[in-house]
Formats: sequence, structure tokens, C-alpha cells
Amino acid sequence: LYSINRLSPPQPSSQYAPPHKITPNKEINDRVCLVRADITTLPVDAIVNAANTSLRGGGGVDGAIHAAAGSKLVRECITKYPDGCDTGQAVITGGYNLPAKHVIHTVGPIFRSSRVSQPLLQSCYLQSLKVAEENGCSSIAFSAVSTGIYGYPSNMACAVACDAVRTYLEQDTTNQIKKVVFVTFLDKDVNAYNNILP
Ligand code: AR6
Repeated sequence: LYSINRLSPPQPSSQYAPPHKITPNKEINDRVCLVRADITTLPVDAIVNAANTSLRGGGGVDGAIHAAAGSKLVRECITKYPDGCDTGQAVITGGYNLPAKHVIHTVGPIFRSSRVSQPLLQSCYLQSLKVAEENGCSSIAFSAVSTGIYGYPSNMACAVACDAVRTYLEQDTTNQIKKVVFVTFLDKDVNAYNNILP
């Protein structure tokens, strides 16, 4: 194992590096871990992008992923998903110049209230896991969907994320997904995950 900071620059997906190259900040169990990182640097089967319904890129982590992957990513989005993606749903593309093999684009809710937004955010996680499973991914790294521009309070979003992943893993009979990585970036999300995830 060696530190994410010492990983070589993004490799084309044909030179995909296995997920054991990630050093987690916290191992929760053998299937779930927490890492503070730029998600565009992670060599996993799929990273989960916090996209918008157009799937044409944007700011935040979406902008970072598109910038790192290169323009072929948006071209695949346009060609494969001309109608975009609904809130709470997830779709998959290649990773292009990213070290990740695939990008799963999910569209989180703009936070209104827990009652309205929670089922949609939960669906983002469950649909992303389903898409990952259907596409043979064994490792998946989640950004903290909706907690930036879309304004979902970190503690609440983190609880939804952890609950959805636990529900999925407890009901999973395929054992396709071996590793789920929660990726934090800002202090507020690091704190939320450190408080809730264990
Ligand atoms: N690596 C990991 N996490 C990151 C990175 C990164 N490079 N950059 C930001 N984050 P946001 P949203 C964290 O705003 O709230 C876009 O314009 C960030 O700290 O990217 O779902 C889309 O196109 C936060 O915790 O996504 C949509 O229009 C998390 O990623 C809209 O923003 C999500 O923040 C989606 O808003």
C-alpha cells in the first residue's frame, strides 16, 4: 500500500491500477472505507460524479472530473444520454484520462427539506451501486453528492449515504462490489463522516 499523494499521474484506463493502491484514512470494515482525496486521482473501477440533469459538466466535483477525464467524457454523455439523467438516477460512462475505469454520474437533489430530498439522495447511492454492479465494477468511490452547490447539510447527507450503502451491502447477494470508498474533500464533510460512519 502507498499513499494516494504518491500515486503517479492519471493513467489511461487500459493501464488501470487496482483499488488496493488506495490508502484509506479509515477502514470501517473490509468493504467500506473513508478517504480524504481529490476523487479524480483514485484508481478504482468507478468514481461517482455529483452531476446535474444535463450531464454536460458543471462546477464542483463535476467540473474537476470532466477536466481530468478530457472532452471525450462529455461527448459520451451527449451521445449515450441525450436526454440527460433524472434527479435520483445514475448512468455510466468511461473514465478516459482518469485513473478510474468508469464514471457513474448521479444527480443529487437540490436540498429543500429532509422529507423531500432524503429519498432522492438515497436513490442516488442505491442506483449508483446498482449500475456499478451491473457493469462488473468491484470498487466504487463516492463523492459527497449534493453537499456542495446543491446545499444538502453534510451531516444529514452523510447519514443518508451511509444508510443507503449499508442497506445495499446487507441485501447484496451478488458480492460483486468488494470495496466502497467514501471520498471527502472539505473539513465539513471529513467531520461529518468521522462522526457518523463508524
Ligand atoms: N474530489 C472530491 N470531492 C470534491 C471535489 C474533488 N475534486 N471537488 C468538490 N468535491 P458539488 P453538488 C466535493 O458542489 O452539491 C455542479 O455544478 C465538495 O466539497 O460538486 O451535488 C454540478 O454540475 C462536496 O462535498 O456537487 C451540479 O450542477 C461534494 O464534492 C451541481 O454542482 C459535492 O459538491 C451539483 O452540486
